[in-house]
Amino acid sequence: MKDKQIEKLIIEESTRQKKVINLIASENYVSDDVLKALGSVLTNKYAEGYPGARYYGGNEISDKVENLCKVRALGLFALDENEWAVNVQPLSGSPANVAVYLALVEPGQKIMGMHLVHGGHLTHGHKVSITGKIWKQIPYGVDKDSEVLNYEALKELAKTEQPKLIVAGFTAYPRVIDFKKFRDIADACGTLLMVDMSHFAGLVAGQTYPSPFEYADIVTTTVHKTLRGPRSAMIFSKKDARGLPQKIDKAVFPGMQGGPHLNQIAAVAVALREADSPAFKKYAKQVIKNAKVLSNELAKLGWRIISGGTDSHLILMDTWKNGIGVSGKEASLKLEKAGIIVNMNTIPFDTRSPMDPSGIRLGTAAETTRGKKEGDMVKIARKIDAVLRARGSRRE
Ligand code: DSN
Repeated sequence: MKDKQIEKLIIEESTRQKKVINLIASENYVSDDVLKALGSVLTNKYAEGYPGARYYGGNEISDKVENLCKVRALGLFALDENEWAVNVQPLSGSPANVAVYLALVEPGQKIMGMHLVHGGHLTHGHKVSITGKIWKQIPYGVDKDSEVLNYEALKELAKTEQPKLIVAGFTAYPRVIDFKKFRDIADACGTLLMVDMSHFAGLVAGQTYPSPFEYADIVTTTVHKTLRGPRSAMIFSKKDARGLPQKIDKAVFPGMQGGPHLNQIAAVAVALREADSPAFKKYAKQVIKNAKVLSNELAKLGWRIISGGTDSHLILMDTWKNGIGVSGKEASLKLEKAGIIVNMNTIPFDTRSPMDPSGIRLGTAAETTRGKKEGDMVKIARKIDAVLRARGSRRE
C-alpha cells in the first residue's frame, strides 16, 4: 500500500488476530476469497434499487452479483424460491432488524423480544436502541431457576400483551430454541414470528442446530458470526398474500439505506458457497463439540455456567458468583492480558451494571475455524481458570 500508516495498522491487527485465542462468540476468520471480494472493484459501483430496477446505469454485472447471492442464500438453507424471498442488502444485523420492524410494525406498536440482560439484543426493542424508542418492547426473560426459556410463561405474556411481532433468537442464550413452541405462541395471539438467527446461522447451515424456517414468518441473520462471512446481513421472508418481501424490500431501500455495498454482497455470496460444503458441516459440528468441552471443563474447574451448559457455540459463565469471584470486566481485562479475548456479559437477573457485569461470554466458532479441537479446549479452560484464580484476581 502507498498509505504506510494504514498498512502498518492492518499488519498490526493481522498479527494481533493471529496471536490471541479468540473466544468472542460473534467473531470468526473469513477466507482469502471473501477478503478478495470485499476488496474488489465492486465497491466503486452505485446500484440503488434492486436487480432489474436500479436508479443508475451500468448495473448489468451488479444485478448478476446480487441475484447470485440471493440464489445461494436460499439454496444454503434449502428454501424454495416460490415460498421464500431474501433481501441481501442490509449492511449489518441492526439495520436488518430495524428494516423488518419499519416494514411490518407501526410506530408505537409492541415488539416482544428478550431483555438484553437475559441474552437479547439491543435491536430486540431495548430502550437505548432506536427499536425501543419507535416501538414498545415487551421484554421477556429466562426462568430464574433453570435459566432457560419458559415457553408457557412466554405464551401467557404474549396473550396478555398482544404484540405485533415476536422476536426469537439471542446474542447470549446458549441453548437450542424450540421454534415450534414460538410458532404456537405467535399463533395464540395472531402475531408475526421473526427469528434473528445471527448467532447460530452457521450452525443451521451446517445442520447442527434446528432450522427456524419451518416456523418463522421472517428470519434475519448477520453473515459474520458462525456463518463465517463478511460483516453483512440478510432478511428472509415468507412469500404469501401478506406481501412481506415487498414491504421489507421497500423498508431496506429506500426506507433505510441508499446504494447497496456490492463488494460486500459479492463477499456474502462467496461465504454462502463456502458454507454449502461438507467441510463447513464438519466445522459446524466441531464448533459445538468444542463449546461443550470448554463448558464442561470450566464447570469441572468450579465455574458456574449459565443454564448448566450449552447446545451451541456459546457459553455464558458467571465469574462473579455472588461476589466471591471477579467481575465480568475484570475477567475480560485479565484474560486479554493473558492473550485470551472474551467479552464481559450480563447474566440473567444480573444485579451488576452492563458496564461491569457478573459474567463473560465465550464462543468457539473462531478458534474452530483455526483448527482447534477438544484437547485444545481443555487447555484453554485450564488457562482461563488459572488466570482468573491468579493471586490478586479473585476476591477470596
Ligand atoms: N455484537 C453482536 C454480538 O456480539 O453478539 C450482536 O450484534
